[in-house]
Amino acid sequence: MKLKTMLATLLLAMLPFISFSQKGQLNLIPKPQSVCIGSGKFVINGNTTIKGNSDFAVKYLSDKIKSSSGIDVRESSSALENFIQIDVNSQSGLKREGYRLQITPEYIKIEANDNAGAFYGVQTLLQLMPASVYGEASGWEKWEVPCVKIEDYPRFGYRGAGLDVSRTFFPIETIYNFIDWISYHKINTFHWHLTDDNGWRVEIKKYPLLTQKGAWRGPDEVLPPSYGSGNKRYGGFYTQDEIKKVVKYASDRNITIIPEIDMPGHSKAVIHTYPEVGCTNENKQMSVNGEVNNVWCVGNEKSYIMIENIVKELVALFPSKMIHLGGDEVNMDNWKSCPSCQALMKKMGMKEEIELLNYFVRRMEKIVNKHGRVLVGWDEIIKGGDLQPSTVVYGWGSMKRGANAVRKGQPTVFLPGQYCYLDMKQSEYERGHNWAAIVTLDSTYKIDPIKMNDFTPEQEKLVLGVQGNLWCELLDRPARFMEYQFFPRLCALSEAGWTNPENKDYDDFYFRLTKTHYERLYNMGIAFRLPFPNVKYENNTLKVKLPYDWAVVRYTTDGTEPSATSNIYTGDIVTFEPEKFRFATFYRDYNKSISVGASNIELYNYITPKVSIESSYDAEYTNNRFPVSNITSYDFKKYWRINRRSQAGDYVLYTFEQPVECSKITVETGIPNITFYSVTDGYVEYSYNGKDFIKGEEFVYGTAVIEPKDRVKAVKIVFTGMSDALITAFQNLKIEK
Ligand code: TNX
Repeated sequence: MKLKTMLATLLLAMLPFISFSQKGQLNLIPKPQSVCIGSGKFVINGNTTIKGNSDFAVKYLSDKIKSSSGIDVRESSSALENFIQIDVNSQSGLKREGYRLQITPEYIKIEANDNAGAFYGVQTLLQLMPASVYGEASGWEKWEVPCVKIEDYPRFGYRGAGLDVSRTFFPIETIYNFIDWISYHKINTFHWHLTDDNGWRVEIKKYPLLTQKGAWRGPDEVLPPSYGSGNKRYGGFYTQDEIKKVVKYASDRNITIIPEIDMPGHSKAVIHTYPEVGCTNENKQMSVNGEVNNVWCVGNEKSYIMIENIVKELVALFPSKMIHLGGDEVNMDNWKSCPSCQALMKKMGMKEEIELLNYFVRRMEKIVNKHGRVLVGWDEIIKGGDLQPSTVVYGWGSMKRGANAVRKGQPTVFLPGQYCYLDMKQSEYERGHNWAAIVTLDSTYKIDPIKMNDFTPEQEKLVLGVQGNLWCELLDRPARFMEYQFFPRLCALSEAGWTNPENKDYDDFYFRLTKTHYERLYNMGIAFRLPFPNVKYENNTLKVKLPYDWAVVRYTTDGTEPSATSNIYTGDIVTFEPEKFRFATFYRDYNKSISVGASNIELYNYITPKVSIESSYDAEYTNNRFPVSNITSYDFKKYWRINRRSQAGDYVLYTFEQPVECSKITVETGIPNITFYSVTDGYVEYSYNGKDFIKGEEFVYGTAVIEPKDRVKAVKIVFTGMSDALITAFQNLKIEK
């Protein structure tokens, strides 16, 4: 043996626990504050027993082991070895939600100050077990865990995940799964965005129409179709019974559910079911999210009576200290033209409508405070006047807007879109919004409201924590896109919320994630996103940079989607037809990334013949920022926008100056890459002479394809039903030789 190796062996044998820093360490996520790795292991087998005073944690752990491995870890208080002990002890000296996990060959001990800490000690222990502890064991696993001593506690007391269930409805089973998934990541708050313009999702006994009608959209419903719901009835809601059960389930897992009723804007679902609480006006000015007539009347006392009643039922369902009543993106044009709102302004001596928002928020504070709760609102609520010092602000628009709330003295949760909006696309090629940014895993990992601002120590105390948020306008497809958008970005967020900055390192996180945590996510049953490879074409050779060294990348050579049986990339590919290759990363043939070609070559060679447009839309509906000339430019990032819902009979006709010889024309509608505001019901027609039209494909998700037999003179988009937004958008034709 070499001297060095001998010394190392000696050291290891002498010290029961040795602390050293090594890439990944135990690949735990979120990374604990302090880890000492010992030697040896604890073996879980049929003789292992469990005891302790944290009843839920004890049962939860033995259930998890039993359901995955089949090993029955029985409760027994007498064992002196091969036991697991979970104790909550207020004298432990540990921090809130913190724990000490000690594993020796004889025992596993988890100590904590509170049940939350005991639960998190269990979560860390689960991560030390074979990943199949989250699912079903194969039978090949070794049910043993390494000897360690971990002392851990969270950086922030608020670590949130938010989900919008209005634009897309998720069944209650999905909510349970989601609560499990976030609890595995030591996230302790679920912010449930229960209402918005496009659906009211919480049963309120006093106002049954809110869910009987307001939870549904479709051609014959009070709410028109939106966000891909098309010409079918779409919706759903949660009964009070379901909510009570889910609140309890979450609370056992140390998750507080904060309900949000979004008011006074984003309220079309209320205004269309109980019109008496909306402003009486004919305002046609759209809110930023493309809605009209979606604002509560703040000058009408009936509004406050109804809100009081709603809040009364809400606080009975949700024990959470914080009650979120929205306050974002209010289209104040409604108030400008509403006699009751204007009368109120006059009476109160207000000059601007923003003061009406403050007036409304102050009344909401009173309503919520009366029940011993605190009000939460989006960052717009700091404008127009002061707030109660207890009122919590959710800083979403930018880091600065959150920071301003802190500087005004409000407790603040940080979820700036640029880091935390998980509805943002993850690369330019993927579906999702992009108004805040392209939000990569790395961006979410970086969020640090303390380091990114120069707060005083007093101000720092007002930083409650961070949250990852999923808005669901674009969640109708593809299947399980919710999981794709949340994971693994929520894993990054969990570390941003839990781990002290000196212990954070993105490369190290990425290593832990790809090396071990993917396998946990897989066993949790999550359809998580995988990064795609980076492909370049140089010197007649396709070169692939793997997203991580052990990634499996498969490819096709005929332009089709790679599948689990496609070839595995093993090295440079020499070819003269690089545009025919597609590559994708695979995980266990279960999950795959989007497919890509070489990023430095044109994959498609579209032709760009001169074309003119005729349509059924009047000039009054056009928007100067998106003129019709955009769709004759062949700049595929541009689009033409119409500010009205399309109806059966609407059309757009593209006429070529000269008939065009081509093999294929792809007709896409909606916003490029966001696929929103597209044709819901309709088809394409095309003509060789400009007079006689041949009926082509129906639009599917806003796209239809033509494969002509002759030279094409004209292409026509024909609507057969109403589109599912108040805006319609058209794109350049993609014409292939
Ligand atoms: C802004 S965040 C909104 C939401 C949208 C989201 C889309 C906030 C308070 N309002 O209504 O869903 O952007 O990213």
